[in-house]
Amino acid sequence: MSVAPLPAEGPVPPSGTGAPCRLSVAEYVTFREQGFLVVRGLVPRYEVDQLRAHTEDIIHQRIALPGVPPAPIAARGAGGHSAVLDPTALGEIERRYVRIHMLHRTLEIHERFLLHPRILDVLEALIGPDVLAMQTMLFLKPPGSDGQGYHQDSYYIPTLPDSLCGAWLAIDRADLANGCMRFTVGSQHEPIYPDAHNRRAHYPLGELQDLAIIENASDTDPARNGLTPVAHRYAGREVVVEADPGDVVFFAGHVLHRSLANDTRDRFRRSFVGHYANARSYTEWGGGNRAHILARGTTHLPYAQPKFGTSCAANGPRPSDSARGPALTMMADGGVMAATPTERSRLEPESHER
Ligand SMILES: O=C(O)CCC(=O)C(=O)O
Repeated sequence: MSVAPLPAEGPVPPSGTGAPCRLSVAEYVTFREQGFLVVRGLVPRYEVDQLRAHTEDIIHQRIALPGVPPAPIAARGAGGHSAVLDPTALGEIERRYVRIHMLHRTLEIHERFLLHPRILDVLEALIGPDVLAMQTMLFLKPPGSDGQGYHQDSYYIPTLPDSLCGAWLAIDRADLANGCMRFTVGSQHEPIYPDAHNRRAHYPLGELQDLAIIENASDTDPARNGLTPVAHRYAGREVVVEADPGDVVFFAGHVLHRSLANDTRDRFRRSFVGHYANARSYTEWGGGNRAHILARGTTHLPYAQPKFGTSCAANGPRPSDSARGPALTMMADGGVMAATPTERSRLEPESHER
């Protein structure tokens, strides 16, 4: 990975400044071969520290979260900057905050990390060049809290064609003890298995004649989780991914993954997760394409602006497709030729709205 050097501390450089981070061919191949790729130290520590301080504000209720009523006084902890709280407080926090969705629509810092230029640089190479930023999740995962059983993210966030990719940023050190991520290598080639009991998801069923309908994806009990038999086809190929603050794990929408419980008594396992797709993929999830931010490139589909004005493709100069080189037109004999500008105007859609 070619990562432009950044200062160890200091102000956050404006998005898009500095040299882009470039993946190597070997890293690209690793992503395809494994279904995931770990990019170490992608987000500088001083930025992760800002995110961690923000989670402390959430934990100690120094900021209110939309839709989350304040916890009882007893659960509010000491109010200091440590994430170490008494067990009652931890129980309350776990119940309320184990995973918080979509805060980029209400808090600037979440939008900033969703559109982090270094994360977008990598996504551009993996699923781009056009990248749609769709979802954020903040995991606090306090001591003693559960993990999440085998699941496939594309089932929950369908995109057509399916181009979903997650970017999981470690805020704390994540290891075996506090429930780091685990990926089943090889399973990225599996189809998406529909879940009979999850009515919120609406992944379109394909034409596979023997596609099993499973039950209880995400259940932490492997005996109940219907994806366990699929995972067992790749026995011995589950990779435990330990991560340090600033490491980012990129993972494909079909790869089976899970995390176990946080078995520590005093360590949170906080992480920030963004989900992205190629901006040419159609989605009805989360309000449809028009509700999600165009992070990089361009698209013929509708998209949203970032609410807090974080710099990205949606509010930057719009690249034209023709700037990317000549369009190729299929010829009758199966060959291809470059289209002339006149032919291009006939081939390209006139409107950016559907
Ligand atoms: O962070 C975790 O424990 C689970 C995250 C996850 O599975 C996901 O983002 O899809």
